[in-house]
Amino acid sequence: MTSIKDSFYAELKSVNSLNHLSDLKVKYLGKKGIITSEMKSLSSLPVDERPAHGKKINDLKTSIEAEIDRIESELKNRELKTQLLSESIDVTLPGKYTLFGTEHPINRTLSEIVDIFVKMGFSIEEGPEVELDYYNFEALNFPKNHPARDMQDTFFVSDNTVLRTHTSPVQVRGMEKRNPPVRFIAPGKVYRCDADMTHTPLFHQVEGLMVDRHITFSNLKGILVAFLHQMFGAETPVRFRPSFFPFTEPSAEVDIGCIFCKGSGCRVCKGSGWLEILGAGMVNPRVFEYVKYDTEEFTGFAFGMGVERIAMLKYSIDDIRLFFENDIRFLRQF
Ligand code: 2NM
Repeated sequence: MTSIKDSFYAELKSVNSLNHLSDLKVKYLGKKGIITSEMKSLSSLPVDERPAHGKKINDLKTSIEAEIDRIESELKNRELKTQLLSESIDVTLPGKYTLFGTEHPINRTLSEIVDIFVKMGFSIEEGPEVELDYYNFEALNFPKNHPARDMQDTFFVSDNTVLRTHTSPVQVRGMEKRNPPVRFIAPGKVYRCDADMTHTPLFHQVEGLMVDRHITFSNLKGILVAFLHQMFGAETPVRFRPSFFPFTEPSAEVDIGCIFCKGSGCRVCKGSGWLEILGAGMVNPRVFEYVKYDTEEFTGFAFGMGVERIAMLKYSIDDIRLFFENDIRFLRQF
């Protein structure tokens, strides 16, 4: 009897899992277990020895059962602790937060420009980016040999189809669709075969057009000065210089006083004190002839600007390519 007890305790010491413990329980207390067979062997003892021996076996059985229960709850406890530890969370860790996108600086600048003209009564006109030579050049009075019609400057899709090099073809299509008076702007993507610090093959333009009876260069100046004062501040100086475009006559280049040096001359304005911002002019009657507007009755002005250039000046960015690299560290600053 003592030897059963000793070997049980010896074996119990090496138990380190619930599975192992259950094996031990079967070995001692199971149907064919050591204690059970001891009980059965009672009948082979002389009758007078049976009660005393039976009591010993019973006592041993009770203490083995108690010991197994104790170890079982100890093991279960340990298992629970390990599980809780592995599932615990550090509530003091910073949360996982969502990164919010921001509007692209080009779209932001584009919307700002568009909003100013919409407030002045201009509607918005859109057109195809893959455009016929007719709308991109011909109807805008570009002569057949004009350098802009060269493969060097223009992406050709086929002989008579190009990626539009400006949004002016939208103005032509807009005029074909309706009779004067008209007043609309054409914002959108344009394409030119060019790439450096200040040029990308894709960029954005906003062009505008106003046609009515008695439209003069004064109307053009009024609208553009009002626009530039809203865009760059009411105190910004504006000047018009004579220029040339095939689709306008007379034509002008429009400058604002340098917003960086306030006109005293700096690196950005190349010492001149002025920044070129817009091209504009009175619509050439030849363009009106293409869209069958009566050139005796109607006159109009048109203008165009590069959105990237304006965004570069507004946000002091010296390399246009930054707008197209999709570097989140750049884009999140706006
Ligand atoms: C510019 C400068 C001057 C312009 C002209 C026309 C149209 F279709 F009416 F003839 N649209 N846009 C124009 C005039 C564009 O961009 C620098």
